[in-house]
Amino acid sequence: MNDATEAVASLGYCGRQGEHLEVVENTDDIHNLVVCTLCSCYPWTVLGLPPAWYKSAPYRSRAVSDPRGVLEEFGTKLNEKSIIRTWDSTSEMRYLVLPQRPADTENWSEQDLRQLVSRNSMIGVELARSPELAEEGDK
Ligand SMILES: [Co+2]
Repeated sequence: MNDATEAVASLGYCGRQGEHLEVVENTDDIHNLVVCTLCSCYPWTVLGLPPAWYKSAPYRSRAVSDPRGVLEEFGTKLNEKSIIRTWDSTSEMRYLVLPQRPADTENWSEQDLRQLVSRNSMIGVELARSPELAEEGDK
């Protein structure tokens, strides 16, 4: 949380577009969503190529004007009281969402927890997978 660039570099993810990375954490009250309203700034070194929808004009505008609607289209239902924060990535600063850890995973290994984290959950359009769905891949 204090230095995401350093943290991802320590795992071997470094290079262009991975610098100046900030991690934003989902909690019971706050859900974070990442967009680039201007173009397609994205943490490539960590997440690979951005999905086509990330670069689309509707996503770029609606992530700001109607984030809850965007999340619903991804099948993501949030607690009504949670606040959605939209982070606008730029070439100077890129954001990565830290998904909230699902309940009943206290004894899970890092390896097992990894299966709950999808690309989409790190953009913020989805939540971490529930433990029963751990085997599903990215769509
Ligand atoms: Co951009």
